[in-house]
Amino acid sequence: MIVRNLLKASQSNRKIVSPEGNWESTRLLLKEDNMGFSFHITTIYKGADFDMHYQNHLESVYCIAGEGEIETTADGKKYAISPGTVYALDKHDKHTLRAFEEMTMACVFNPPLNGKEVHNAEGAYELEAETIAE
Ligand code: 9YT
Repeated sequence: MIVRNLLKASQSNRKIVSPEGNWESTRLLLKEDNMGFSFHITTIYKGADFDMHYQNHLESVYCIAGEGEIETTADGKKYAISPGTVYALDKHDKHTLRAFEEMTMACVFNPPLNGKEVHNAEGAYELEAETIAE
């Protein structure tokens, strides 16, 4: 059994802050937990507007709080995000995420993240990355 606490984890090296200043994320479950996915609670800062393209991962995101939108790059479609919205990047969809106010999101990645990933130049996470050292 694995039991963790978001507040405690956010005060540890499980919290990653984006170098570009768009988000911060507390990575509650990682590859080393052997669940087959990773699970994160992510804050997207108000006014964030940035591109991502998870070429190596499938991601599902559930909005807990805040308002924003996601635009799929291939067709320019925009989808509103508000509490209760879930989106799944089932086709590794390239996308733009915009936060009209601060958003709190629960994110799941398959395969799981190692721990220290930040976006590369294409807005993807590499498959290999440093793990967190407890
Ligand atoms: C919504 C979103 O940014 N998902 C990506 C996960 C988060 N940035 C993280 O933990 O890296």
